[in-house]
Amino acid sequence: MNIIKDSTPYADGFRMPAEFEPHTGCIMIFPERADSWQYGGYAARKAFVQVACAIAQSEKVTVLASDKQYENARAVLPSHIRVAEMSSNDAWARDYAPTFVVNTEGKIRGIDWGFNAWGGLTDGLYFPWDKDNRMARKVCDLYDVDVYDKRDFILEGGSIHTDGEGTVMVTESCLLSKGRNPSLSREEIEGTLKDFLGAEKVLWLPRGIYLDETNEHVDNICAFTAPGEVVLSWTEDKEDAQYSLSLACLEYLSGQKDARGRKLKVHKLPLPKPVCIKEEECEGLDLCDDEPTRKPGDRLAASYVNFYIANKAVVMPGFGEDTDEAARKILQGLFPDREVVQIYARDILIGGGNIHCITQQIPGR
Ligand code: KQY
Repeated sequence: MNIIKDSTPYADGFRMPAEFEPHTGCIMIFPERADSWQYGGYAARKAFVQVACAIAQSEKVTVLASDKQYENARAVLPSHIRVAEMSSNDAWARDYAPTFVVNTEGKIRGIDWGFNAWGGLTDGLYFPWDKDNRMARKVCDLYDVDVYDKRDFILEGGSIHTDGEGTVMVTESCLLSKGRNPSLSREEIEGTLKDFLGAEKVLWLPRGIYLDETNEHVDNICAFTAPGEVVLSWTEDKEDAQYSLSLACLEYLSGQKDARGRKLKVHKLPLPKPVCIKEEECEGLDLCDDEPTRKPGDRLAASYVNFYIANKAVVMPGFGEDTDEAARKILQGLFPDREVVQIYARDILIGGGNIHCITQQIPGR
């Protein structure tokens, strides 16, 4: 593995493909952190196993596990899923596994962004984050792909989406947050995204999902479903705090074209009614930096948009709500060539994210 310090993917002819382009595999991390996952992560691990199995139907899944969890992971995951030992602080593969880029010959490289637990000492979610921050490079070594060193730029994989055709989508609330790259202007951030993702246009959604503790990652509110098409988390309830956030995104997107000059088609995906954490769930969470991780009744950032597009399936969350089936049908209509598989994901949501946040695709045929 070579570490590339003096060039960019754009200059070298590499681009980040869309998630709906072919994958050779998917990376996940086995959860165990007791202030993220209730009751030591027992139920979360079961949900992660279900997600891994659904994805592994059509691509090779590798689950990274600590020394402590390795034997358990190996025992509960089927043999066609690879388990490798790797240290981490938590289990958000989307955010700190590498972002992969490809060139026209199908060669793959990784990007090692800086990671500071979603805002560092300003408004980050835990300390330390050093093991997470070292993962991208280790994963590139494991897969024997060269890696761009971009640790001087703080970015999580969940804060970007791309159509693979020159358009990148982010949220202002996240990318311009004070805890990430406060010395960089919006134009400089946009320049870095274009240089490293091989893009020509950045779409800046104003906001994300209400109370999303990542400063509102784009992957929880909006995703590309096809070139020129996106799906947006939506509510018709004008009294709900999410309404103005989703409306601001819809108004923004309605006035935008993508890098190829296409007017965007926006599909609405209704949210579940507010999902709040229960007292017994809070009791199962250890303190985080001496503070309660969550308080009973706190609203969680539940959204059906937090799905993973595998080669032959779309793996989406369900919340045990009567809106689950309607959301599944909408997504099935948007992905007619893939089976939409819904997994009960409350135990992933309690950790602060969902299925997209715990997965990272490796592009290629
Ligand atoms: O990408 C994400 N949504 C991760 C959130 C991490 C929350 C830590 N408790």
